[in-house]
Amino acid sequence: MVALVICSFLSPKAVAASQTPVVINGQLTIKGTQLVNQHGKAVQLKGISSHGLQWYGEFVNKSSLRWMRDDWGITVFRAAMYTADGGYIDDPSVKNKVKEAVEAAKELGIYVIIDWHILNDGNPNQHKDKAKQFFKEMSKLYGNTPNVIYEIANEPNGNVTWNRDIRPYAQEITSVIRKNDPDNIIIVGTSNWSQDVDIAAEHPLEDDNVMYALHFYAGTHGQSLRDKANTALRKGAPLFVTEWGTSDASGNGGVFLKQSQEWLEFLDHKKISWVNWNLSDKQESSAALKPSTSKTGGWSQSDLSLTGQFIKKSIRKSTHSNPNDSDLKKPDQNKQTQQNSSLSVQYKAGDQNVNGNQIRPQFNIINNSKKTVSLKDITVRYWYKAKNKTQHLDCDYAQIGSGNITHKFVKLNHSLESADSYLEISFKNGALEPGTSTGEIQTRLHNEDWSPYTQSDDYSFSNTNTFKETKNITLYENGKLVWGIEPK
Ligand code: IDC
Repeated sequence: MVALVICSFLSPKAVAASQTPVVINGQLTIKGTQLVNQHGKAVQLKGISSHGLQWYGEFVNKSSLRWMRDDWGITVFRAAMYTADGGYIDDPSVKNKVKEAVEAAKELGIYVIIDWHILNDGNPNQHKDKAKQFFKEMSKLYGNTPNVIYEIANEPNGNVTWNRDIRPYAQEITSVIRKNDPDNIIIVGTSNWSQDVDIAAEHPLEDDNVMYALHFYAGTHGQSLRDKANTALRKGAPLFVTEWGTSDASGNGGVFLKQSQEWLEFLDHKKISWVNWNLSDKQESSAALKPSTSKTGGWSQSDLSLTGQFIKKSIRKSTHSNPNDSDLKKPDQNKQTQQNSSLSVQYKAGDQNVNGNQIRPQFNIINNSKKTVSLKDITVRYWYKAKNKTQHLDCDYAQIGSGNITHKFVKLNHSLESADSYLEISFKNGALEPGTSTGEIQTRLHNEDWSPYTQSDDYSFSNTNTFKETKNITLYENGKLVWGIEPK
């Protein structure tokens, strides 16, 4: 009994089998330039890559992946199988690690990228026949598994061009994969270490479910590479950042967290999926773990390098699938475990002015369940301090129609440190089909006398300018709390 208690204390709460990223999102496809889930809804996967499996394969196992799913909120893992440098070409048995990663991902319900990691062997055609054999085998094994994503050439480099070398290679490999796997996503590396996405975009592949790899290292690459990404997107090329580092391009200068943050905001804005380099305890700044840490998860904050701490925080902030996640000011773990999170609330602050005379919460309510939810049955509460002043609300915009929104202000019987009132939003009619959301609901509150608020420690406020799930805004179905945590 004692052991049990200790265990549950140390382990993050497991993602329920019915709520894994793959159960929620299922088969991925491309719509325009966007990766979408089985319901056609945009998805942005976030996770981490192994280091070279021939060197740091021991960190890749079900237990470490489970830990990162539950504690970090990863939705995708990349198994980086180097071809050269002691990798697959020298030692084909390293493929067993890839299989182990895929099997673990299947059991855990996360996505997994099978990465043919060319690097010093910069021309993908150098080992084309081996690549064909390998992807034939992988697609035969996993063609029916929605978890799998194929990355067929990590970083073409040297004297290779898209049209002459990479595209023909990708056509051949894609046709091998498609014989066994009609629909899983295939990601193709681009020239110049997967930076020339704009060039690939000019002459894309014909397959509907192909994406192009964009790689960056925050200490080396900045706005000019983002410009290339924008050009590629404008030309219609779907992008996936299958590798990026907080360091410079060597894997070991920095860390550059400010520049990393700038990149992540760009990727969030464009809803581009990303995978960070790397999961290892190597003494290099891009490694997420400090030297000599456990190989099977269970990592405390002090086991994580600056990179690891940053990556964990960045993933947790936005993961939809992990009920543990959110930037809670006053978490109450007990209540959290009671909830079924098939409905959830995303929030963003309409402006970043914490001391202004208006509060501008914006909401998006998501139905991740399998049933249609009637909006009449739903209410949302935004908890804050009104300080006994009469409150007014305007709904500036709602995708479902601002005329559909009603509201009331409720003063709490006992004021709390972070809230003395809540704004309650409800709806006149309409329904949320499975896998859909209300879209933006933009509201604006002000005091009757237009005096300023002090929002910084309001329970539901957070200074976030992109939509993120938050448990500090509560949601009720027929009066029953189904999402979030009330303040205490
Ligand atoms: C780096 C590793 C480093 C290793 C080196 C050579 O971090 O420990 O010694 O490879 O194998 C990439 C590659 C990725 C590199 C990384 C950092 O895809 O394999 O890892 N990087 O240099 N492209 C740009 C940077």
